[in-house]
Parts: sequence; structure tokens; C-alpha cells
Amino acid sequence: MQQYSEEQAFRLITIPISHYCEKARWALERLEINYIQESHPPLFHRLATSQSGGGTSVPVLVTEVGTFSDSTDILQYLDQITPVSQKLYPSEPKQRYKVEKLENLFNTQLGPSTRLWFYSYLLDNRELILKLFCAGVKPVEQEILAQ
Ligand SMILES: N[C@@H](CCC(=O)N[C@@H](CS)C(=O)NCC(=O)O)C(=O)O
Repeated sequence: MQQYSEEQAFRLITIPISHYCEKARWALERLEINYIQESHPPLFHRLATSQSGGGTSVPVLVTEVGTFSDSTDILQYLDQITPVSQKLYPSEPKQRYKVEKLENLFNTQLGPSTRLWFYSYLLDNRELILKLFCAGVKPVEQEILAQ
């Protein structure tokens, strides 16, 4: 089911290997919302995030009503504009509390810990870093990174 037109497509600023970006992508795709993804290698992303009114981190979702620069804010906004039958979050208050608690735990503990673990292996492998950081980014950024 397509609910949003091409003109309304949101812009999602990402870096290729971020699990927080994957969370935002998952929500957009689950809700079948049109979006244009703009991926940048880490650090290059900061120009796009700052110019769009976000902070320094990704994901950033740019919409007609504003810019959302935190994955939970993005999911909550998407949930707000979604019909009741497709909501991401439960409507029942106790269930919603449980879901938000889990989301917060994953955001503040699991997410940063797995990222640290992953980077501790990745940083020794330049070839793999380049491959992962460059997935889906503009050729000019790929070239600069490969120098
Ligand atoms: N609380 C934020 C955390 C996002 C976050 O840590 N993003 C990382 C990528 S996994 C990032 O942008 N790092 C690069 C930077 O901060 O410059 C969210 O849920 O969106």
C-alpha cells in the first residue's frame, strides 16, 4: 500500500553501516513511506546533517514539518502520521512503556556496545572499512576517502 506521493518523499541522511540508520530505514520501509536516502561516509555526513538542520549524528530525517535527528524521534514522528492499524508502537500504555524501555535500552547500551565491538575489529582492515563506508555513497566521496 502506497500512502505518500513522490513529492512528499522524505530525505533520510545516513552513513552506510549505522545500526541507528538501519532502525530508521526499517521503520520507513515497514510503513511503506517514500524516502530518498542520502548516504555519506562518516565525517562527510556532518556537512549534510548540519545543512539540513540536524546535529552531528545520523540518522536525520528531513520532512516538510521539520528535521528529526534522533532515531527514536524519527520513529515517534512516523508513528504519529501512521494510520492506527499500522502503528509501530502499541497503543496500550503498559505495553507502550515496555516497548519504549526496550528501545531505550537498545539505544543507550546494546547499540553503543556492539558498535564499539564491531569497530575494534574493523579498524585493522582498511579494505573492509572502505568497502563498508563507501556503500551507496557518491563516487566523489568514495574517491576522496580512498586517497
Ligand atoms: N541517539 C542517536 C544516536 C545516533 C548515533 O550514534 N549515530 C552514529 C552512527 S551509528 C553517528 O552519527 N556517529 C557519527 C557522529 O556522531 O559524528 C539516535 O538514536 O539516532
